[in-house]
Amino acid sequence: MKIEKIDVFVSCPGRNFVTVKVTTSDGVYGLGDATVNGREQAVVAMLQEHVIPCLIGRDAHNIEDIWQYLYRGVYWRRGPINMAAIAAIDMALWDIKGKVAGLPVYQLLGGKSRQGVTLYAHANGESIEQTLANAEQHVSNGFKAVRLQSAVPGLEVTYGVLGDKKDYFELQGSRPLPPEETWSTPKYFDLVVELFEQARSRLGNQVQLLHDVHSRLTPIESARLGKLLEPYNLLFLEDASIAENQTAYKTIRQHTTTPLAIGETYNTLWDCKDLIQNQWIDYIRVAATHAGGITALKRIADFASVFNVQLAPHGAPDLSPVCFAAHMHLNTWVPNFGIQEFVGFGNESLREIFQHEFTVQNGMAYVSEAPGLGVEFDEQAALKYPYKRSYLPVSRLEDGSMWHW
Ligand code: GCO
Ligand code: MG
Repeated sequence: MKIEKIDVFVSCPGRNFVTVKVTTSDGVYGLGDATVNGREQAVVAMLQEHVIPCLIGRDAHNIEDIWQYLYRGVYWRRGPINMAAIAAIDMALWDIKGKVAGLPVYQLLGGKSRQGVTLYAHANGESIEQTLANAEQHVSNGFKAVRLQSAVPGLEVTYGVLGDKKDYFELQGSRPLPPEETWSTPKYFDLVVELFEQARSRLGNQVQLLHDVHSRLTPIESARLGKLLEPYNLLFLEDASIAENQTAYKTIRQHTTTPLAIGETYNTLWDCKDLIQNQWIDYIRVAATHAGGITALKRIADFASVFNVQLAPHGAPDLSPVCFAAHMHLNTWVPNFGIQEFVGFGNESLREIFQHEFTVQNGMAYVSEAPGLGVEFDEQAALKYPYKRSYLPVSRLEDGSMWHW
């Protein structure tokens, strides 16, 4: 069964998605997600010019060899653009193998380890009151875990608090450029501790609470935050600090028992090897799209299981339903599953382009039994929503210094 054709589509049903379709000589096709938010066309060029020509005529069944060919076989390893291209091909090949076998991908990975996948929802708000009201709504809809983000008083925009009102396109106006935001660690500290104190007294102790720092603290500041949040018993504190230097997490770990999660920007196991094997983190948040596909996530998850680190895949709205499907199959199989981030199934135009039968009930998601990944892609619908250039915001301190967004 040879790879006959590979198409790449970029559509924008509210935000940009890069979708790869691999078609075989038997007429079976598979889908992959190659979206890198704000750098979409770089992955398209990587695929069109450098990856696709090498794959035509290869046996579509040799998923591992094709992965190794694209990773090990290329002198320039790793990196988000390269790994997203590899990831999309890898997902599409798993999709094909499942369709040929007549089995959903989780069956090829080893079958079900659980009936459903526990999700965490996002509760955001312009005030603590609004965040907690949104959290209560999620809890009454059956969610057992909620991520809390609230606007920081004194800052114009806060990460995670765009709500339904605006998206990044609206922030960028007619001539897209990265929106600039301001960050203040002292202002944030006051807000976040108050947020969790109020959250526990209002929501009680049964609901799992999470929070995303989005890498804005230094390691010692993260350590302090972790300590201050200990009384409120978080499921995890996400991206407490940048870990380009993985040893940074040793500092945080030594000071706090608040569980730590990181990984959504990681591209390979090498980016989190020290974090995992030293048990400096509790959850690894890699995404199939950004860390090399199902083949790579399976390997990271197996490595992590040796060190009691659980898989908690990234689930932001800039990952397409194809990536969500890949995570659903991995999460249904993986023995060391933690939790899945979930922001809903998107707007109407997204659901017009991508169709699937994954269901959500009482804060749990259930895998589709369709062969392969279980997602259909409507090429005609995708054409109605063409690519729009856009950027993620950048962040500066109040004195103007560049900071981590
Ligand atoms: C999350 C993430 C996202 C990212 C986004 C960037 O935890 O869901 O931090 O909100 O900011 O995916 O492209
Ligand atoms: Mg995050």
